[in-house]
This record gives sequence, structure tokens and C-alpha cells, in this order.
Amino acid sequence: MSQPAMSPAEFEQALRAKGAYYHIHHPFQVAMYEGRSSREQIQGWVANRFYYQLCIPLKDAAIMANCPDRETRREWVQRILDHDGAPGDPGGIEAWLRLAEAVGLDREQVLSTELVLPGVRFAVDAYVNFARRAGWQEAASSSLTELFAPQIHQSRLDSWPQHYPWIDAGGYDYFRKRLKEARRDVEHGLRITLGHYTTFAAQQRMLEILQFKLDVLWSMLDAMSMAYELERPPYHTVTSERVWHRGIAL
Ligand code: AHQ
Repeated sequence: MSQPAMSPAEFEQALRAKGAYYHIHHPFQVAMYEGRSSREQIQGWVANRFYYQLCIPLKDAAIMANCPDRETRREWVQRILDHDGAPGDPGGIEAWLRLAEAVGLDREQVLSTELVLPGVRFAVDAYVNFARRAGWQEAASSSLTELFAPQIHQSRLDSWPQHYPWIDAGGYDYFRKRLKEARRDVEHGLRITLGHYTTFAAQQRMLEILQFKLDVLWSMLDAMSMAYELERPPYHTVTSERVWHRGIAL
């Protein structure tokens, strides 16, 4: 006898409980928040997270390509515009490049993604490739780590200016922009999710999908911890050169 499905309220509660594993609790993120990160660690985080931001439109376009429902696409397309920009709006990827310059990185070097660590690239590529082959509702649901995102963006706005006075304040526009965009994304993502998973088994699968995405975010910071805290970037025992691949999978 299978267990009865959770009610929408119970299911939402179960989703929000996954916040316990959000990367706001990762030691690398905590160090940045508490002002213990060096300039190189902040720069490493910005350069590596750029790859995540760069791939979000590919992820969302993959969902669009798999989604036959016009009403859903009408709303979902906004996520691509939020990142790629639109007439009169340079977009989030441009805002992230502004953040990169604000922390003292070279814009062209960040755009080249040559600083992106293999572990970061693998995690982000896993997210994009999941979105390409999963059903569009499952892929849409995987964005619900954004249930917890407003808090993490606000935490940076609250703490970084005092801890890192060397960062140009213009770089913080990205986090401000995401505060409202994340809330709007979550409203749509929850509507799709609470309506789509109507059996207990399906709801359990969705919680597993959310855990996959939490693992993507956590693993990115693990790779950055190895490289920028433990000083063990890939191949460090063989060379101090950045010999890792620069992207073949997407
Ligand atoms: O800046 C972020 C962003 O644009 C997105 C899109 C969304 C998705 O579609 O999965 N998730 C996401 C996230 C962003 N910032 C992360 C952070 O820690 O700054 C949080 C991340 C998320 O929670 O998924």
C-alpha cells in the first residue's frame, strides 16, 4: 500500500526543510559572510560563480525547449532575459561582470572562464545537462533552491561592504537585482511544482531532485575550498600552471 500524497502545504514544508542543506551553511560561504575571506578567495568565488551565471540561460532555454505549454514559456522566458539582458537592461551576466571588475578581476579573463575549476564546471554542467534531458517540470522544480536565495543575497549586501571596503560598491547591484527576481522565480517554480507532483512517490523524487541541485551548489564551493583555502588546486603536485580543460561538455 503506497503512502498518501502530501498536501501542497505539507509538500512545500518538506521542500523548505531542505534549506538545512543550502550552501549558505558551507564553510567557504560562511567565511565570506564573516569577513574572513582574502581578496584572492573572493576573486576566486566571483570568477567561478560567473560560470554558473553564464550557464543559467542555457539551462532555462533547455527547459523552454522541452516545454510545450505556452503559458509556462511566457513566464519562464523572463529568466533568460533577466540574465542575458534585453533592450535597455544589460542583464545579470553583465551585472556579474561588473561585480568581477569591482573585486579587481579582469573582465576578459572572467569571460574566458579560464579560472573556472574543473569541479565547478562539472557541477554546473551537470545542472545544465539535467535540465536538457529531464522533463520540463522536473527541470523547473530543480530551480527551487531559490527558495533560500533571497536570504543569501541579502546576507552579502549586509556584510560584505563592512568586511571588504576594497570592493567597489557598484558591484553589489547583482545581489540587489536577484532579491526581487528570485522571489518572482520561486512563486512560479512553486506553482509548477506543487501542481505537478501529486503522488507520494513523485513528491519523494522531487525532493531528491532538489537535493541534487543542493549538491551542485555545495560541490562548487567544495572545489573552491580545495583551490583557494587548502591551496590544493587540480594538479598542484605536478605544476602551478592552470592546465585543466576549459570546457568541452556544453
Ligand atoms: O544568482 C543566482 C541565479 O541567477 C539563480 C538562478 C536559479 C536557478 O535557476 O537555479 N538559481 C540561482 C541562484 C543564484 N545565486 C546563488 C547564490 O548563492 O548567489 C543561489 C542560486 C540558487 O539558489 O539556485
